[in-house]
Amino acid sequence: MTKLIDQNLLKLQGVVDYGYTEADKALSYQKYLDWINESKAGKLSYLTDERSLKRESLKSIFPEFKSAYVFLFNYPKFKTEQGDLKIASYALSFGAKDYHYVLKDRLNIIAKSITHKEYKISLDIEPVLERDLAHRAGLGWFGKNSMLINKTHGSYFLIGSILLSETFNQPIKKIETDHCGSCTKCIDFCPTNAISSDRTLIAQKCISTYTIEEFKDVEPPKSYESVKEEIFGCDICQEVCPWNHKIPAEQSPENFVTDFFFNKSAQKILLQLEQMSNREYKRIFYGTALARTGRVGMMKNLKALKKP
Ligand code: B12
Ligand code: SF4
Ligand code: SF4
Repeated sequence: MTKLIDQNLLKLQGVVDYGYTEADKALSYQKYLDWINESKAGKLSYLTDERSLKRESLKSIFPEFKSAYVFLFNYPKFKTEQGDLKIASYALSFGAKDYHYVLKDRLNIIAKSITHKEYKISLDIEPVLERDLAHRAGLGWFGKNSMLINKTHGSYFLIGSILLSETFNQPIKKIETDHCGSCTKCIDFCPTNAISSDRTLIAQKCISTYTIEEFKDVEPPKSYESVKEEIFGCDICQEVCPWNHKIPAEQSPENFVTDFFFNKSAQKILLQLEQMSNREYKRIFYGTALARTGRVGMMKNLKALKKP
C-alpha cells in the first residue's frame, strides 16, 4: 500500500525528519552484546538483564512486525548564562514536561493517521536499539560520541518510532555513511573520559548516567569534581560537535524549573532542597524529567560539583 504521511501533521507534531524500514534485526546487536560483556553498561541493569535478548529483533517485542516509521523530534540547544548551573537541553524542552509523555501522544496521533491495524510505539522504554533502528531507516550515522547524527539536524533530537503490522510502498532511504572523519572533539572534551574508541560510551563514567540514573548518594565518576555546572544530564559531547554548530543556541526558557535552578548558587539550591521533603520535591517536579532523580539524587549531584 502506498501511504503518504500528511506533511502538515508531521510538522505540527514537531517531526523534522522521518524514515521507513522493513528491517527487523539490529545491525549492531553483536556490538551491543560485546559492550555488555566488556562491562560498559555499569549499573544500568535494564540494558544487561534478560531484555538484552529482545534487542536483536523488533519481532521479539511486536511479533506482527512488518515495517517501522522512525521519526526525529528536534529540541533546542539552550545556552545558559555565565555562572548558571546546567540542565540538559532536552529536559528544559517541551514546556519542561517529560518528553516521554509528550512524544508518546504525538506518535499515537501520527500512527492513527497511518494505519487502522495494530501498531506499537517505541520510545526509550521498550528493549529496542533505537539509534540502530533510526540508522536502518537512513536517518543518520553513529558519531564517535555514540549519538545518532543527521547531516541536516545534527544530534539534538529524540527518536520515536511506530512499529507496524503491514508494509507500505514507501521510499527507503540509503544507510548513512560516517561523516565524523578525523574529528575527535567529543572525545577530547568529555570531562570524565567516558567515550570509548569504538563509538560507545563507558556508561559508568558518563555524567549523564551519574546525574540522571543514580538516585542515591554514590561516588561520582572520576573527574566529575572538575565539572562546575552539569547537574542533570550532559550535552558537552553534543555542544562541541561540529555537526551541531549550525543549530543556533537559544536563550533558555523561563519556567518553574529554570526559576528554581538558575541564577542561584548550588549552595543556595542545596539549602532549599534540604528544607523540603522528598514528597514536596516530587510534587514540584511531577511530570518533568527532573522527577527521576528525586530530591536525594539531585542533592547528590549538587554536592559533587566543583566548589566555586
Ligand atoms: C541507556 C541510555 C542512555 C545511557 C547510556 C548511553 C549509551 N550511549 O549507551 C546514558 C544515561 C549515559 C544516556 C545518555 C544520553 N542519552 Co540516552 N538512551 C539510552 C537508551 C535508553 C538505550 C541506549 C542503549 O541501548 N545503549 C547501548 C549501547 C551499546 O548502544 P549505543 O551507545 O547506541 O551504541 C551503539 C553504537 O555504538 C553502534 N555503532 C557504533 N559504530 C557503529 C557502526 C555501524 C556500522 C553500526 C551499524 C552501528 C555502530 O552500535 C551500538 C549498539 O547499537 C536510549 C533509548 C533506546 N531505547 O535506544 C536513549 C538514547 C540513546 N538517549 C538519548 C539521549 C538524547 C541522551 C543524552 C543526550 C541525554 C543527555 N543530554 O544527558 C545523553 C547522551 C550521551 C551519549 N553521548 O550517548 C537519545 C539519543 C538520540 C540521538 N540523537 O542519538 C536516545 C535514542 C533516546 C531517544 N528515544 O531519543 N542514555
Ligand atoms: S554526555 Fe558528557 S560525560 Fe557523557 S560522554 Fe558526553 S561529554 Fe562525556
Ligand atoms: S565531535 Fe567530531 S568525532 Fe565527535 S561525533 Fe561530532 S563529528 Fe564525530
